[in-house]
Amino acid sequence: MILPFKQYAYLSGLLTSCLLAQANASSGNIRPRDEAFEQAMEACSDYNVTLSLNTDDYGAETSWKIRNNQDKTLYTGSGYDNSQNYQKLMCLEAGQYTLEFLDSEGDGICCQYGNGTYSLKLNEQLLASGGRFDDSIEHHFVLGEKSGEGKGYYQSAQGKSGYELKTALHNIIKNHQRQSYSAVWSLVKSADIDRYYENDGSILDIYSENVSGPDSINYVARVDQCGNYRREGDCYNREHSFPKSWFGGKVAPMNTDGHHLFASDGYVNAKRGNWPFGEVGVATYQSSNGSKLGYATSDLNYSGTVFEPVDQFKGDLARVYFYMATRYQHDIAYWEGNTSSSDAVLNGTPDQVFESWALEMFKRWHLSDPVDQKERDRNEAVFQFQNNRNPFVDHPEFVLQIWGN
Ligand SMILES: [Ca+2]
Ligand SMILES: [Ca+2]
Ligand SMILES: [Ca+2]
Ligand SMILES: [Ca+2]
Repeated sequence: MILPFKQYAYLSGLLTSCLLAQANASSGNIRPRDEAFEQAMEACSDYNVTLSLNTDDYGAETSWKIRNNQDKTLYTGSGYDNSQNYQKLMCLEAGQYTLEFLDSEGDGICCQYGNGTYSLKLNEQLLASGGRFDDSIEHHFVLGEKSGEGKGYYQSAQGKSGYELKTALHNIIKNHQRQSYSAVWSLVKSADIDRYYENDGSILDIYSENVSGPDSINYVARVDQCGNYRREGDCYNREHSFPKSWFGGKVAPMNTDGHHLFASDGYVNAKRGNWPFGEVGVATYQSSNGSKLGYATSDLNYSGTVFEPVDQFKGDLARVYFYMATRYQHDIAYWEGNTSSSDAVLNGTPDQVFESWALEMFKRWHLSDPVDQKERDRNEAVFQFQNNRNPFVDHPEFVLQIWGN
């Protein structure tokens, strides 16, 4: 349905009220918007999303599709000429989508036989881009309002503070839809994708993502799932950032609660084991992105081995722990005695939940690494997955309202 330069068509009455193919000159200049394009833009009352594609020397090998989160294909394209530029305007309603690019020869569209590229934009906002892949690559994107917020999700917590607020939040988030452990693979395959650093559709692994430069390790979603590993970079698995041994092993629903499960390098995950998160004095092990294992720094008011994530993910993990303290407030008091590490972090109460050193550290991490788009997107993805939210991502102010200054 995408047409090359000088052939464009205004199509209506198909999937949506606005569906338009428009091409741009092979120089790369997008042709001026004409009347039909403007009409299509206006006819779309939802989100106008534009796909731009520059094909490589084998355009016929390339195809793509956009699916919604029910796996229904809404738009698709194929049958391209070589080394041409195409543009397609699409009209999408608010929701979660996947853009998939495929190459029948398995060599992507860049950079062996021509320099093919693609990008997907909402106005000027880049939703996805790429060109280098093998058989296929997926990009996930969200359009529109965050579905959980703004619809009274936190209404029953209004006006409360302290542990009363915590209990109100507990009642809001306590009945989440329990998922299978295998479903967690699907969650991380869509929720833990790098749309923020390289923005290349690879797995965003908190233990190997170099937040200030290129990654030495790049995992392809699903393809590089563990599996066995012997060293960092072999495969990724599902890290319980709140160790499962702390709540007694494979116990539902904690074991599959997507808010604390992240894609992570299998080897580094094993190094982390069930050690408390903390701040390391002298590292005995360091992962490729600078995550450290070692004895706690003396400033921490804790003595023992700890695992320290990089600064960029400290707030994310702190807010996961505040979530766990709230979602499981009636159970978590009993987990203190399960392992020496859980004893080190938990204080055996349903309200404060954490030992003071850990609480102080998590509050510090929470403040120094504030909520960003990555975390908001992940909260939304987990909400879609299991139908409850992390209140501390939506309302960072709740942390100090509950646990004080
Ligand atoms: Ca990356
Ligand atoms: Ca990087
Ligand atoms: Ca962060
Ligand atoms: Ca304790």
